[in-house]
Amino acid sequence: MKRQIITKSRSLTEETEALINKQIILEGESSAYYLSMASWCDKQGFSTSAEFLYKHSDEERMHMLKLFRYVNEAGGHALQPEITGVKHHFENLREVFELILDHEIEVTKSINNLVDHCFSIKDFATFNFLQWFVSEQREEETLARRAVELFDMIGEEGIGLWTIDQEIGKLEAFAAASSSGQAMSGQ
Ligand code: OFO
Repeated sequence: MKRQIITKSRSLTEETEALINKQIILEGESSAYYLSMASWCDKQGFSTSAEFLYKHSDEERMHMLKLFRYVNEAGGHALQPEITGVKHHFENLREVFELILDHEIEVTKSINNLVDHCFSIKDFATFNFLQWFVSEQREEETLARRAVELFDMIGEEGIGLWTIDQEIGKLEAFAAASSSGQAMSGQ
């Protein structure tokens, strides 16, 4: 006998549900991209960058799950994304971090569109929920930008690449300090 599903009314619109499911795809892609980059770094001997990226891959999955649970709790249906076309080989370490910066900028744009949509339809619960992602993107973009800047500041000659790999490991602390500085200054 077919089980009857009780459909409850909900305030999450179908359009918002679809937009969040699109964001779930992006976060899942971020996790997959960073895992692939971590593996490449590991194989090239950039062990600090590899650790940084393994951790970031986990964080992106956590972002995906946060959205996933929200959709279901709000009465929608979160969809496991299909992720294909992940790049496995990179020209060099600089390319890895340049791709991360570009990707994070795309994710920020997508979050902003989602926030804008929620505000325009007065879905303030989802608007409020998304503020965490707004702050997170600001932090992640800064982190990726700082990583790319290391290549120009240190240079890749001699022990430059080794030094850059070491410095990548310190970026997390820098991001944490700058975000607590923003909190203290109320920005
Ligand atoms: Fe999910 O924060 Fe980056 O992509």
